[in-house]
Amino acid sequence: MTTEGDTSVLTALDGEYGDRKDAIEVAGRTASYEDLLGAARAVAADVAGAKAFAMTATASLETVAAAVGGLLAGVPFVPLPPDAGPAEREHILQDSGAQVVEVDFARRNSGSAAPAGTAGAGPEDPALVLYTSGTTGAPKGVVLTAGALAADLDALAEAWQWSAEDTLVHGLPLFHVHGLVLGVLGALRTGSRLVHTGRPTPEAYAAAGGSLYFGVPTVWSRIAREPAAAAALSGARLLVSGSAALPAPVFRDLERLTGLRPVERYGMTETLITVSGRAGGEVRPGTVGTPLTGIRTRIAAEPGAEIGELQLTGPTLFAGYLGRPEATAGAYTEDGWFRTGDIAAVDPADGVHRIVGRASIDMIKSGGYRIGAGEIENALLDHPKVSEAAVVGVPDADLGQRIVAFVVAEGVTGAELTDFVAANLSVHKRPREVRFVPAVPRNAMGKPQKKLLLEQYGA
Ligand code: MLC
Ligand code: AMP
Repeated sequence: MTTEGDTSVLTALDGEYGDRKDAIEVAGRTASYEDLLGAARAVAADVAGAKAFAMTATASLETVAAAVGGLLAGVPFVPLPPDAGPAEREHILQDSGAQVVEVDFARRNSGSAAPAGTAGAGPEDPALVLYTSGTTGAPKGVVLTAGALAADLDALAEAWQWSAEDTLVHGLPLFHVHGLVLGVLGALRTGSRLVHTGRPTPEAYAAAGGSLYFGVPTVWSRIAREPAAAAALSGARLLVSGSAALPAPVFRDLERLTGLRPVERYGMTETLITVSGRAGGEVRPGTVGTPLTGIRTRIAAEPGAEIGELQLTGPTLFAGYLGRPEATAGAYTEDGWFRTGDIAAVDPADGVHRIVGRASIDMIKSGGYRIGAGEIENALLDHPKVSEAAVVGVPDADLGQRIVAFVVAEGVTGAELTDFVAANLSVHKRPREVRFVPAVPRNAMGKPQKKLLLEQYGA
């Protein structure tokens, strides 16, 4: 087998790692690399020449075949969140200009190379367009090149001593960096066997028998609450947490139950993973380690202060927001460093990074999902009974933050508004709580005073 043209990412598919029948398992179905390559070639032939293509990215072999097929064809893949409502789906399709494809995993193109008419993604070519929320407005398409993906996966393989000897287990969604880039393309680049559990439940993680496990903090805290499931992970080599801060108590519970100190890593859709703890290295709870090979970081702090915005440069950075040169330019400093919007501190003794928080109150992380307050507010304002809306993230033991909506409305219930957001945007973007208020407090500029709302909430 050969995968001409796409060797920047799909190293495992070149045959070097043999061809186990169960090289990939997703939600209970298994496939060999040859099966995958056959299905991916069929996708590549279908999408050849398109500007971009999209499919509903369920946790399935079909989604894996789509991602690989896009790389073979050199056509960017736009994974659609399966729980996206019509408004969100329509936005993504319009904005990306992607053609929607159906993938049938049983339909295979045999042959020894990429199908005729397909070029393969070179390092500079866009491979994925992932939609992610800003603080305001609709989600933006983050363009990731094949070269950035490869650079990131190689740096992570080095940091975690991740190899074909590993069995990677996770059950994360396949439309974001964590599940799709690390969790699927990472397995295909390192040659490690992949077990995707369909859903990231403690029971499924326990049953999978992996050496390397990925999870968002919500997944880890649910595992830590089920001691039997946690104990079943004690045979693993490495547990990795990311996408949001891992609470120190969860770290300690995992260590007690599994004998392993989970490694945290930090990243963003726009930058991929840039900072991480190391396998075999010292790991301290509440810290995310040091920059990966090729990444440089700096803290933009006020004189005399130690904490400030984390800024970075390196080969894993995105190629821009699709069709939004101004937003892209705005994401960088004048001297060319990417502004993460995260507030961080670096230990001067060993360079270990600690993420302290977000610069903007309008960026919420719930269950590891990034959710812009503005997007939810706009969705709520689309409801005919809502006249004002202000959305905040409040601390939540399970989700990290949960979405709370303060609304001015009459003749509608909180549950109806929750369902309205879940139906139009995505289920995971629904407010977990709706509070009816007589008015949203605003400053002289008319901006909602969210700190005041949070105080009211706590009171
Ligand atoms: C409830 N449901 C509703 C509903 N209320 N559905 C419609 N309308 C309503 N009003 C039902 C759904 O049908 C669904 O059912 C279920 O609720 C989903 O509930 P949830 O609360 O959303 O899911 P939960 O189990 O709580 O999810 C937790 C989680 C999830 C951890 C599994 O948050 C998750 O997968 N997070 C991962 C996010 C991630 O990958 N982020 C990485 C971003 S990349 P049913 O039947 O389906 O259960 C990144 C870069 C980096 O950050 O650094 O990694
Ligand atoms: P996303 O674009 O969905 O990838 O979300 C990126 C954001 O997730 C970052 O800007 C951080 O705020 C947050 N994040 C990711 N990893 C971590 C981590 N290990 N600790 C704290 N925050 C994290």
